[in-house]
Amino acid sequence: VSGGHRNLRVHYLHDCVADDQALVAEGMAASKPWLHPKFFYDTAGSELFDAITETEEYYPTRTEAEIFDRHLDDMLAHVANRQVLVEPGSGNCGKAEQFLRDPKLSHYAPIEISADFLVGCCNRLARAHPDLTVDAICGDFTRCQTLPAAVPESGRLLFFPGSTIGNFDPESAQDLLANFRSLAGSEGYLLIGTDLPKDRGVLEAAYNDSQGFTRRFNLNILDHLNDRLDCHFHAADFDHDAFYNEDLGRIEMHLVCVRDTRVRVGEKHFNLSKGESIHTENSYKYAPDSFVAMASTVGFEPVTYWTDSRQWFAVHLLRA
Ligand code: AVJ
Repeated sequence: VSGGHRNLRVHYLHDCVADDQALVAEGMAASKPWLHPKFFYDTAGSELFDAITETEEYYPTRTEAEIFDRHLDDMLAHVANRQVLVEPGSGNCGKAEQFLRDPKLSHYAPIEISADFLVGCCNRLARAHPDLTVDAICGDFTRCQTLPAAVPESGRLLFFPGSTIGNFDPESAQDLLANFRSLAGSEGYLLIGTDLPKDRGVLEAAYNDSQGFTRRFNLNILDHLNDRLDCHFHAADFDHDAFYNEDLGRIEMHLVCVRDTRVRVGEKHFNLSKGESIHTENSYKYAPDSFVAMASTVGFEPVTYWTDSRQWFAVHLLRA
């Protein structure tokens, strides 16, 4: 536990490199190979994601920001008396900052897999908010069952914006929501962003931006695995593909082999033929009713939700 500033504490959840390599091998051994989307987020991947959010085509971040802009006071009124803001998968921590203007929020605990990126962002945040205690938690929120003891237990507000929940299959999304409910504790709240179903053209453009940042983001997963998990993927053998699967209500991203290729994961080898692909991400689009139904099955009570003028995105407030 250490930090650059008096009001910053840095915690490291124990690293699961061995399990992560097994997770890569499990996906590559499948008849339809897949990689877990959490592997997008090394430092380069986090920066590429930030670049995606600035593109004209990628509407979710901007639309959600518009919802926060318009409804922040109402949101803060609904979560009055929360002292601790917990943010799984905080990225650059930019979205949380607007909530921190509520003086009752005295603690901020972001959880982020990209440790250097997180500590850099938290140093800035801690300096800008001297009265705030920042507990930067470096680790994988999908493996985080309890928070470090330093984070107060009562008055928690879990913040999960950005439609990250859409990356999880419905069953895993339910498990994650159940875990969030226990992290939130009694009388805790969850404020969570979900992307809404919409016109195919809008959706597909958002995952195929013309500047090619999404393509680079998708391919970067291979460089990250090569660097960190003793893998060898030949990135030049793959290309980006993203499309809307309307039946399943999700965007799918794949890396398609442009020629036959051989992949090494630790000691294991896998052959892929030209035209085969690795499924790297799903991004589910939930209608409000079906999202509320899913959250209710793990015991969350819906309080309310907010949306934008085009009904493209929703922010749900749930009570644990
Ligand atoms: C960060 C998971 C919300 O699914 O839209 C952006 C990730 N992938 N472009 C999404 C992403 C391709 C993004 N989430």
